[in-house]
Amino acid sequence: MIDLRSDTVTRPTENMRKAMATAEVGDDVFGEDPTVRRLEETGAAMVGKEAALFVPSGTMGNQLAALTHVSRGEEVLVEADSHIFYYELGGLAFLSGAQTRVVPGKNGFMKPEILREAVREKDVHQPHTGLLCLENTHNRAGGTVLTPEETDLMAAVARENGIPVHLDGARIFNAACRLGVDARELTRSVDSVMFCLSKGLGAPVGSLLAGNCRFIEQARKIRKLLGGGMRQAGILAAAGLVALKEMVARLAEDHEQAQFLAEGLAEIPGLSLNPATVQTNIVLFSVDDLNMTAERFLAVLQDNGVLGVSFGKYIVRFVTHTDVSPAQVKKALQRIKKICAGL
Ligand code: TLP
Repeated sequence: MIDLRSDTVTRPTENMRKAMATAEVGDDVFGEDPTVRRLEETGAAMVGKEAALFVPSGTMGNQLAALTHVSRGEEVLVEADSHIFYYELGGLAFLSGAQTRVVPGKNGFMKPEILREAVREKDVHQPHTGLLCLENTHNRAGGTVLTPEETDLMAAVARENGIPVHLDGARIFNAACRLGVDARELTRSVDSVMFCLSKGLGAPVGSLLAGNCRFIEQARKIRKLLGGGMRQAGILAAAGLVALKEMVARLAEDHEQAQFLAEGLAEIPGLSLNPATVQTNIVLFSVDDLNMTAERFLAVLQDNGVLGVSFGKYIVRFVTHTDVSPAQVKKALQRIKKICAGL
């Protein structure tokens, strides 16, 4: 099987397994796990924040951020195609008791004038705008990046209105790699950022939520409330440290593979995409011209040993990652070409 469903399918490296086996641990709820502390300090520094909190998943990190920033009945501004809005089971409503206001964007960028319009007035009838959420890279837009300047522009609108900003940076190091900037430039104007260790960086489990000390202290309590107080979590944090040390620099290889894959797919009659729009490790393409749905196309692919996911009725998503070799990407292209020719 050539598994292009997601970079979440990556398995821990040999070095991660070794680090896990020998990790120094303690009870993290008592703040006594040295490996978790080291991971939190290292992660916080890499995104230029005072502190960080180790959480089991990106979803928990985002939801915890909202729970910490927002009060019940407030409104949260989210981009229309964002993961927080689309794929987190209505968590903003369920957990924070917040109402979402969906703002249209392009590749994750929401124009400042549109954002400004979306901020509520101080009026007795209206909810208070309690949070602005951004996403970089943007998953549903196909792994597109927000530049430091674009991030600053959106954050400035929030700041003008005293609203905190949370960045869903599940793949922030992919964005930094693509732009050739330090991740800190992409997080300098946001109050909190969540990033994942378990996607392209290959750790088995975990994400970090980073922000200032006060924010993280509050988030730590709420994490406990959600059942996220993990005990000898250093076993997992050890793999996360290896991910941050050894796996960030190689993300460029995933991006190269995605570009190669996109160029190959674009040449196959029946598939449509523009390879120039591929910026990181995510490739989206349409199977509309084959007169079949993405689900049906994916079922045929699966029978031929290639896995992807559906991102809409006719849209397929492939993600390149460290557990798919260049030879496998080539093989996947050959198989897809053959399948399409036979349809
Ligand atoms: N994304 C997953 C699926 O949920 C779609 C994937 O395969 O891409 N923010 C962003 C931008 C994400 O892409 C994801 C995961 C998350 C948050 C949530 O992370 P986890 O899966 O760790 O809860």
